[in-house]
Amino acid sequence: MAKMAASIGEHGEDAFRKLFKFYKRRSPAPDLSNVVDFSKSVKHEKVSTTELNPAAMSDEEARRTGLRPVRDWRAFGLQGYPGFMFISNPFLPGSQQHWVKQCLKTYPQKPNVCNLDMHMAPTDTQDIWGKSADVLRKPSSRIREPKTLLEKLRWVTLGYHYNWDTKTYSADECSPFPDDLHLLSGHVAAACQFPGFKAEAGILNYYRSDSSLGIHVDESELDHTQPLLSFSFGQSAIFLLGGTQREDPPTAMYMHSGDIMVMSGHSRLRYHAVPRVVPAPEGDPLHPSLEAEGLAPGQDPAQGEASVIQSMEKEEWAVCFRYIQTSRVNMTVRQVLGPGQAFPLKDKRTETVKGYTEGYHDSQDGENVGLKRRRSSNSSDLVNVLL
Ligand SMILES: O=C(O)CCC(=O)C(=O)O
Ligand SMILES: [Mn+2]
Repeated sequence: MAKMAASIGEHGEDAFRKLFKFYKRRSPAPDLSNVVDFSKSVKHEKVSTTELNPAAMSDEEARRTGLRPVRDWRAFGLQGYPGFMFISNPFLPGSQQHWVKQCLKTYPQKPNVCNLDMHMAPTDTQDIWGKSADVLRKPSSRIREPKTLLEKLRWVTLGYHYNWDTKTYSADECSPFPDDLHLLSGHVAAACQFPGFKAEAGILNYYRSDSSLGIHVDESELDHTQPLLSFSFGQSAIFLLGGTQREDPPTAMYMHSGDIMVMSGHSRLRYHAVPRVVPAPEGDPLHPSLEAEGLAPGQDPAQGEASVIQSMEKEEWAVCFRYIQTSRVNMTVRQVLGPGQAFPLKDKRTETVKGYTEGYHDSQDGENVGLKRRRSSNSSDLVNVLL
């Protein structure tokens, strides 16, 4: 079957979609032996090490955002993908938890925008965490209970809010970008030789164990000379990175908790997708780097003066832990405008009414054209119906 994964792409036509379907398939489960794993000590032949800038920040500055000193980071490149960098979990033990909590508790709050806003009243979506926490904390098996709002969350946008209908950002759909994520992104970009990077927009994607993210290119930012940063937490996933054409067969790689990916230069505008979340084997449900064991609230190693890493209440981590045991969260951070650049003037006639969208989340074997979905008539759940 590994052979199949390799040969599928050779036939040319839309090699990306064929591999997407291959890795998404449930039965029989695909052979994952061709998936590049940057965390393994024996590296794939296409993997090389990459130079970072260890002077980009002091060890103290790194610690304030929960990062190890840059000289200790393990960063890799991939043959055939210039500008692509993969940093294998550079987070200090115990500090990923902060970012998970931000994604689940803080970032979904108003004025940030999420998929639930598209079909619920603002009063119903203003406390997603509060409305979900008690249910999620309950250890009982909740198989037949309705999903909590947190479990229905698919995407959140930060800063310049991406408009899924027009596929644009605009000056009037903007809220303050979170300071902590701004600082983290600036540090990572600087270590990757992009010292001027400004975090202006973020898309957070929330994956359940059966979620996938359709094939797409992130090209709506007006400045493509700046990198796109991606941070992954929770369950591992398979990421497909292709070329600038759908006919270019993609490379499959694992993204584990804490891993950071940087798409820049010739790899900035490449097709990519997430066909599969790969949950950890039962009995070992959390990636070891996410274990909070031994960390009493207020004792996180990355905390301290001027640190953005907040203390974690036991109760809060219980909710995050429960969620992340079966889920994955990814944050992508983008600079939208180059120096001196401004948004083009809006043509009122082309303004659209916002419909419900699940963002980049996959509906049709990788295709996410016409992503808008409507509600099923006999269920409060959302179903995948293409409009
Ligand atoms: O979840 C991921 O790893 C990718 C997310 C992504 O491609 C995006 O938000 O544009
Ligand atoms: Mn993307």
